[in-house]
Amino acid sequence: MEALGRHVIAEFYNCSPDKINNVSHVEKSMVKAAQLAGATIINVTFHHFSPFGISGVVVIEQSHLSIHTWPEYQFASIDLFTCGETINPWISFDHLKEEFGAEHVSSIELQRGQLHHLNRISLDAPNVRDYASKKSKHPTYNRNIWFTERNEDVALSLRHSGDILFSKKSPYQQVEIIDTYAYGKTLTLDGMIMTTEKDEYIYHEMISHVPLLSHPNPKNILIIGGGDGGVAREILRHESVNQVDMVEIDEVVIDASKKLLPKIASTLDDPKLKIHIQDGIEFVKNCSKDKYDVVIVDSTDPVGPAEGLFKTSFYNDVYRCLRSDGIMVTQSESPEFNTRVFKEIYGCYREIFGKNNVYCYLAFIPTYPSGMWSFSYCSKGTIHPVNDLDLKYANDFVIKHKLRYYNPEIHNSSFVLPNFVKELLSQKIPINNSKKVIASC
Ligand code: SPD
Repeated sequence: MEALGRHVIAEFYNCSPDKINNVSHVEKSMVKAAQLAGATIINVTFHHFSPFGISGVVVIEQSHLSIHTWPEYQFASIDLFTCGETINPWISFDHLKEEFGAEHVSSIELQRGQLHHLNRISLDAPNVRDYASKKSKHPTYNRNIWFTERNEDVALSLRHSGDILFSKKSPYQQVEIIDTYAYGKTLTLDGMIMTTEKDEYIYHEMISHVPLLSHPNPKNILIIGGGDGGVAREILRHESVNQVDMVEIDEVVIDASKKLLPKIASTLDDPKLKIHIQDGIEFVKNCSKDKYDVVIVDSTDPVGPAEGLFKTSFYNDVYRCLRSDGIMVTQSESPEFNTRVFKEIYGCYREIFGKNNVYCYLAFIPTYPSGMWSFSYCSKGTIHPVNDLDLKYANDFVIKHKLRYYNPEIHNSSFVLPNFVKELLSQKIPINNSKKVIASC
């Protein structure tokens, strides 16, 4: 060879979008491509960026293989850089073409480090490239596979095992479960984190016990969304509750959670729980009036399919379904991260429930964007979220059920808001009501 290295630059067109948006598949294919070519792997780092796209590199003793994918263009660009006589980058190329289902490819091979232009000098150092003789000391390599949820300016990344434990495209969304090192099994919908094994209790305790412990006798409860089962589990701890209707549009979320998140989904077969696989919007439209003591809206984020959930007509129907002293609680996004939606939605609640009957409370959830998450508490009658809390009863309840986040002090203090949140709530923004309405999880 007349150069130190061979550099194959490849363009893969018309790839299978699912294959090049699956970080596990891309990582495994790149690792295999390196091994087939005879390379020794040192380190592997791959990032998936929601909703589409993967960047990754396989560092080998003999340089690196790298990739960036654009599933929305069915395109992947790949660099295969090897040095030494023994590694053939074209073997990697053939394997990747096959694995990504590329219909057309273009490529070029460059010679890197032309010997004609180089002079070898003798360096007084051990032969650091001599990994071959030390191979037994490098039997494994580090895998760094990352899930990233982001908008244009902010990202949250969680390192995971690289195996996608569940992945299915339902008629509504891409449902996935990955195994993260810091937060355990994590349910994502369209690339957004819905719940994780390690911090789910914060959200589920706060969205459930704040309304149920301030209501004097909650018997009939409606959950819109909630397919993972976390809200149902918390609601069913309350002895006063006779029946819970849970309306989840996406059966795949329920199936995935039952299979892989059994602690969250633990009460999805409880006889008091009736699951309706249906659009929550339609359900409340057809629901009789004065039916529920508490309605909990455990929705996804208002982007993609769930965008239209944040719509006045839906909340008018919820209001009608509530008994005269009923309470509606919704997850109302992050005031810091989803500021526009946050401002809009509180305007909508106030129009329907009256401006003095809508309260906002906060909890701190590490895996949701910004960590600061809000819930709305909307009271149809005169129940007040703080004044009507029976402290003794709530305290006994916490002890009995060994709750991990909620306690009566947290209940009360969660309604104390930072100034910037108060400021946002005082601004009047007209809600955009033009979107389709859909509810899930
Ligand atoms: N950005 C995350 C918002 C998630 C709201 N729903 C969570 C579902 C948990 N049951």
